[in-house]
Amino acid sequence: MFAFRSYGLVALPATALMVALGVAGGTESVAAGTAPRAASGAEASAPDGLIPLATLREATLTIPAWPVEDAEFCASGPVKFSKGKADLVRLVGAVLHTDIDHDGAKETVVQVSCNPQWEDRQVLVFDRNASGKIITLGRLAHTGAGVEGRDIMKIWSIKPGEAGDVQVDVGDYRPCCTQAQDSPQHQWRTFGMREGKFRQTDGPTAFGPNPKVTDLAVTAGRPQVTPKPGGGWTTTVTVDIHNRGRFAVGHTGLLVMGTGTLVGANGWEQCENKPTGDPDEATARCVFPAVAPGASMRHTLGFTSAGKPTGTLSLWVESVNTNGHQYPDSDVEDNNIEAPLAA
Ligand SMILES: [Ca+2]
Ligand SMILES: [Ca+2]
Repeated sequence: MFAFRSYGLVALPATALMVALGVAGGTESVAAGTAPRAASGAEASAPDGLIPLATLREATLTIPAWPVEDAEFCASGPVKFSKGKADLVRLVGAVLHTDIDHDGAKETVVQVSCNPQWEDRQVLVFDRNASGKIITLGRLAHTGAGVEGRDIMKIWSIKPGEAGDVQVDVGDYRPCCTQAQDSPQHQWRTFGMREGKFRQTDGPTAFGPNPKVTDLAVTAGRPQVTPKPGGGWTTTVTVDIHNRGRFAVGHTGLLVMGTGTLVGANGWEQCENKPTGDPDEATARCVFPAVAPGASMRHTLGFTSAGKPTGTLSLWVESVNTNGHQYPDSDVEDNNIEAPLAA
């Protein structure tokens, strides 16, 4: 979950380009500090911005700022690339040559990524100035600044659009680490220059409901703690898992942390014990079928322990794929409960 962020002005000293990174609704405006070259009669004087990928891979490129959570990992400003990389920042895919500013000469569009764990990308336009130096003309699209499920959080690829424009395959989620990589929806949006500014020029401007996003919730009855014949204690708890979302996704994962040893009560056959090394601690992970929207399912879980249980029983629920990787949940506040174990 990322709160909406608004960036201030960022100076790109190598180009005197002021990039206004006010991002809202997946669109942005990047204002060039220098006036665009005149369209008429400029063909003879417009610098050649057709830069081979091999040249970019060994160049010093001015990279606009990354999202704030990337700042300590991802270089910005003048960045020296070697073999297409600068630590975690790298050039991605093929370059695209197009006359994006309609001055009669082509510019070079390429994706730049940074992977601290999650991946962010920027689609940048490079050109040459009158003295032949590579400059950053602007940014067409980028990930990571905004809200997952609403703003552009994923970029996969670029391709030519009409009249010098560039199409960008964008998505609404930025899966990290153990999150399901197929969570984001794909959309082709078109970006180009109009009246001297880079902006979205065609394609959808908002993401519709994402069928990989659900809203699971968990509730539980009061744990029943009873003495066990012959010694020790038995704890049983009734767990209800609800789907408050619009879609059912994959499987239902339940993570249980409690006291003692997990036993084979109703529901446990789909669970796997995760030993903690502590005889009075228990962790289990269960995988149940998906729950239909508006529906619930109930499981009764049991534990045994040598000592009388104390503390709390923690239950976490999430939608997962067959590899156990998580799908997004639109409201995670109700995905976890702590049930007191004291009798
Ligand atoms: Ca051009
Ligand atoms: Ca939820």
